[in-house]
Amino acid sequence: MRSLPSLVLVFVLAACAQDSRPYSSGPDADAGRDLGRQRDASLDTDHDADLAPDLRDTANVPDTADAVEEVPNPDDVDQPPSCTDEDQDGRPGSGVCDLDDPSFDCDDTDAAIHPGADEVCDGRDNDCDGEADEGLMVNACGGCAVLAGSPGERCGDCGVYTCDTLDAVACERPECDVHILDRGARSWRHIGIDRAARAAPQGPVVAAFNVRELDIAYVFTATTWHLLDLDDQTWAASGRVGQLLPEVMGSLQAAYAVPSDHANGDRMNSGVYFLAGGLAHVYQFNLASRGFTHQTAVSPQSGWDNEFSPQASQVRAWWIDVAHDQGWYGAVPADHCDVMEDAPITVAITALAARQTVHVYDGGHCQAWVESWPETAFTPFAVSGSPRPAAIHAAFWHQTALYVWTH
Ligand SMILES: [Ca+2]
Ligand SMILES: [Ca+2]
Ligand SMILES: [Ca+2]
Ligand SMILES: [Ca+2]
Repeated sequence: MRSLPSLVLVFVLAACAQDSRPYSSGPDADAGRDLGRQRDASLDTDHDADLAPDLRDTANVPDTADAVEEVPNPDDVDQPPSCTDEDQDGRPGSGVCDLDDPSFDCDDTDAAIHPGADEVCDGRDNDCDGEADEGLMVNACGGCAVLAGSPGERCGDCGVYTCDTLDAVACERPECDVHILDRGARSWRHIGIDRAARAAPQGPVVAAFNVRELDIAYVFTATTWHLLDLDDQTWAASGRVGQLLPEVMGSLQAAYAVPSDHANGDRMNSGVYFLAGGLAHVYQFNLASRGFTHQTAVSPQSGWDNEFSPQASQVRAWWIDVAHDQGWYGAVPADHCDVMEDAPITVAITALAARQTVHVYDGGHCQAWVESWPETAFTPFAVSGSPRPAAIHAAFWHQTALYVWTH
């Protein structure tokens, strides 16, 4: 009877004979049967199908896990490096490359980028030296052109520069919601009135009117009113629309105030006109007590039915200019009613309607709408820095300036 060690030896010899058969691709799972080499099942594979039971079966991949000295494959010898030139610019840069080779192509998909190429200002590393636009970049947006401003720098009255593209900055005015066009000015001013103040509006402004005699304005959101001191541009008081003007609560579209010397003879009250829900509401505003008295609500009819009139339900902002010192209107009252041929408009009401149109009402002679244009053709909105007309939702003309709110 054979001894146990002899049986083991026979088994091992049989296994060795088995392992000398041609290898197929795939992992060599015969751990311990590799002709005297150590267990290396994870690496000892015959991927290159060269039938050699070596430990470095995949060209160019060092077999570091084996403790025994490596026997090179026949096809490992003189194997060409697998670093290729995909973009055909003469510099290899794809596959297994020597990254320290000075000719290494750092972008092998773009033939314009390689060692020795000219660095140009494009935010990329054209010459493969590891730096983009070195020696060319001059602005804080990451571009090469000299800019008018730097990001974070203030611009206009309440704006701040932000990067638009690498070589452009945009003046954004996140704090600006009041836009002012002074008489004769060549550009609009933009101001932000402290939104953190306790009496400041917290939502979009939907209507506003000024009281010329008191140098104040009432500014409305959909649910709140806010008293603005126009002298120092601070918020002075606020409250709920429903408490002050219950008749227009919930449907406020636009408002304007007629100064006391035009509204009546006593000069104690001014007249305030609201459009709310397509109705015209008339209030008396007492200059001394600052109290509102609702007088009437009517559906606009007279003078609202010609080719120049807006639909009352579509008006979203309007203002009155009792001095007509804007001089922006070309309408001649004599063309619209029975007055002297050269009579000018003396009281002008300007309305912006929902369909991006501007309408002018002659409140002095004709009591009718006498002109209308597309908003973009209206002179104030062609002045530099104009807010987008379609974004305007409240306006008033105070002293010598047009104020508008946008959202
Ligand atoms: Ca290349
Ligand atoms: Ca290249
Ligand atoms: Ca570079
Ligand atoms: Ca570059």
